[in-house]
Amino acid sequence: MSELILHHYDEAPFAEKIRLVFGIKGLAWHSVIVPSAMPKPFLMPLTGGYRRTPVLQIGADIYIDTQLIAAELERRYPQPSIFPDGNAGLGYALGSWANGPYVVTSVAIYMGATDPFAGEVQLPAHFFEDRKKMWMTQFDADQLGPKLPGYRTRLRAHTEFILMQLADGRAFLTGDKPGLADIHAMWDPWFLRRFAPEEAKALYDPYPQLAAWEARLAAVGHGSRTEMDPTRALEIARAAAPAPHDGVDPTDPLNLKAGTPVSISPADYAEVNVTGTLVATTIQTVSIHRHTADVGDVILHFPKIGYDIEPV
Ligand SMILES: N[C@@H](CCC(=O)N[C@@H](CS)C(=O)NCC(=O)O)C(=O)O
Repeated sequence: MSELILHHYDEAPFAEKIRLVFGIKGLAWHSVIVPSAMPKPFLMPLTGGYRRTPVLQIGADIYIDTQLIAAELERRYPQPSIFPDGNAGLGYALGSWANGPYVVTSVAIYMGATDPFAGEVQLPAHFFEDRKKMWMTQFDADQLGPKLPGYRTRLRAHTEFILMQLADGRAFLTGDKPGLADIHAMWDPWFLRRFAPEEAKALYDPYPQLAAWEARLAAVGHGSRTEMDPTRALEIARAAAPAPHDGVDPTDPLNLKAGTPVSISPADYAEVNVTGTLVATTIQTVSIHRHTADVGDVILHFPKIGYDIEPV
């Protein structure tokens, strides 16, 4: 079973990152829609409690976080590359900017904005409460008012990085083809235009070249998408065996042996401890085995950057 199954929802900007990777690579994939807020009863058996979006499933292998999902897709389907200028290290490193200070700034503006939900997005009634809890480690959503000018001025500074890249008239941030750098940078305008349109208008209207770049990126599309029922995804996991792996890197400074029970948790927001048995590490990744009646044996793969790994 090597079908690509993306657990996501249409309104999720992090999922849009991966949908665009599918688009660049022209891949066929299955779409399993998860709720945009907890509870997520069909996702939890696969992820052991990790609730964020998106998650990529390939058989009984579960890939967590867009950084790792993008890298895994690049490994399996190298052409067309998401690094059209050849700068893979820089493209991945940009993720620490995009998924860190840049994204936190935009989400704070959305949570503090006078017009959240003014766009056309469909969200459940408890969405805001759910997100308040989820972002608690980064800001107190009830106290954002006086801080908004600071967030807005910082977002303009982040946005100027995109304008600097486009200043010579190129089509995409690293040249004439789209890549991961564009995907990292697109998150915030994509999100704010949908979730806080008045904020987006105030910030982005002076820059038509930004809107033109967003339109070129959107035209890349999402590859070929087919809907799948969530129960089918669980069946696929149950029927599949996890892919072979190379075990624990003996030089890994983690200094943990295969078979050690470990807990892995996002280090930034939406903290949760996912527990399992350590089976493999690479320089970039850590993989744990879990077994439940719902899905049988699965291996969960996490990136090391942005996640805490502890023996339990
Ligand atoms: N670092 C993670 C962040 C993912 C993330 O925060 N996604 C948002 C949606 S765009 C989320 O999980 N929101 C809560 C949810 O979907 O339950 C990644 O790159 O995958």
